[in-house]
Amino acid sequence: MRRRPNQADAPRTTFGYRQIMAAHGTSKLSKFMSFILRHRPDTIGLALDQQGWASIDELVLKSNAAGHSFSRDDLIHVVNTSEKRRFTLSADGHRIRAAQGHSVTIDLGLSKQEPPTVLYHGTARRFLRSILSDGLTPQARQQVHLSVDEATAKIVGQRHGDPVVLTVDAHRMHADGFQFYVADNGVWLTDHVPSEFLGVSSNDADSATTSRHPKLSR
Ligand code: HQG
Repeated sequence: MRRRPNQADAPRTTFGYRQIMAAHGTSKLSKFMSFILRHRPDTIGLALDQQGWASIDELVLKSNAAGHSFSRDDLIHVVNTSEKRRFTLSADGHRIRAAQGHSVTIDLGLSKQEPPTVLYHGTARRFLRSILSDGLTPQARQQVHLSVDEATAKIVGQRHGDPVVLTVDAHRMHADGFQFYVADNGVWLTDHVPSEFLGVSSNDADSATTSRHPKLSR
């Protein structure tokens, strides 16, 4: 059974977004858009299509009707200034979707890709024991998220607490038939990473942990 969507994505206010954007930049509106487009479009009566797309006009209209006041220009500003390129616009400019991170069931329609030799996953140290037992699983999202570089993975891990970066032997996984996808924003996605393909980055290796899990010493 899926866990409830990550409430951290949910905005805590219903103030007009123009005031919010003036005070806090675009992050509140970006969080609201992530919440709607990844997790709970139903909260404003919006339906995503099978590949996660929503009409921009409908998103703005229904958000405004639900008390979240922002314009199409505000939305486009968020898309264009998102460092992580969280949102993708359709070629005709009429639709928008979250590039990754969904908990709602959709199919991004990405094609399989050969991954780099090593990918990285940032997590919190307190999750290590469970991860070493079950591997990386998608939790509330549709897929496991992996980064191409260690620095990005560390930032991802910091969202959860004391960060630790895991290495993923993507080359061996791919050779063994596991499938990899790359989202529109460069985040790598896969369904599950069994623990035999995981290691702890040498910068993060904790002697107590690695000694209990010899395969992580490498
Ligand atoms: C952990 C952000 C226990 C996993 C980021 C992670 C990313 C396990 C947490 C995107 C586990 C899930 C996704 C297991 C995995 N036992 N814990 N077996 N398997 N976990 O937020 O990857 O800023 O759903 O290590 O940048 O942290 O929102 O996934 O710590 O790209 O655009 O369970 O979200 O993007 O947490 O982050 P999340 P994530 P945005």
